[in-house]
Amino acid sequence: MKLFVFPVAPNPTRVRLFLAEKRMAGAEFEIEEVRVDLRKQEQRSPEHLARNPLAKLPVLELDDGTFLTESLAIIEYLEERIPEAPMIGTSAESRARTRELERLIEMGILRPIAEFVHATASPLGLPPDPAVAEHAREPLPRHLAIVEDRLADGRPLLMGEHPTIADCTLAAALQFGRVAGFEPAADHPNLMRWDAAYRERVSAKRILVL
Ligand SMILES: N[C@@H](CCC(=O)N[C@@H](CS)C(=O)NCC(=O)O)C(=O)O
Repeated sequence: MKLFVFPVAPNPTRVRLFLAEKRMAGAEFEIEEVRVDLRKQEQRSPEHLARNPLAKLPVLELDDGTFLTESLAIIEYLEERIPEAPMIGTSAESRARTRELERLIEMGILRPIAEFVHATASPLGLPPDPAVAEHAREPLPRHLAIVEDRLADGRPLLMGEHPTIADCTLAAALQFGRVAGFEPAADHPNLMRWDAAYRERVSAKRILVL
């Protein structure tokens, strides 16, 4: 399999963190990473449009040569292909709770941060738009508050002792904020504790660059 990615871009990053967590836990698999340079607009090249007509990353090329898009679909597929070190819970309830938290983080934290960064200091060169930036921030306080509360019992990771896709999505989101010097979790002590600890993990050190 091949995974088409670009560093720091939050959606590819959450899939790469998911794989790095599996590797760190001892799972063995071969997935080649291929860079598609978003700064050079390579996502709009005919080669990439053949992989994903929406010109987005990540894309997973399966062994039969077909392409799978959408980070969560890729993660769910890889979770079934690489069941070692489960990243989406181990029971019906823990799977549902993990997905619940991951969705909340994607929709209420990752997406607003991505919109804010692209409206202020876009690495893709999009023009700044203060009104869009202001609107993008709006969902952040109430979603960050939920995560802050979740961490209040001192748990090391979002779902407890073991990493899950919720940690991957949050780490990818907060890293992308740092592209623009945007640290929306800075006044949340539990989140800052989680962030510092997560970035010390071997998995995170392999993937995160900011
Ligand atoms: N819903 C998609 C979003 C994919 C996405 O927006 N990817 C961004 C990188 S984080 C991208 O490829 N952007 C390139 C562009 O918009 O030109 C997913 O979850 O994979």
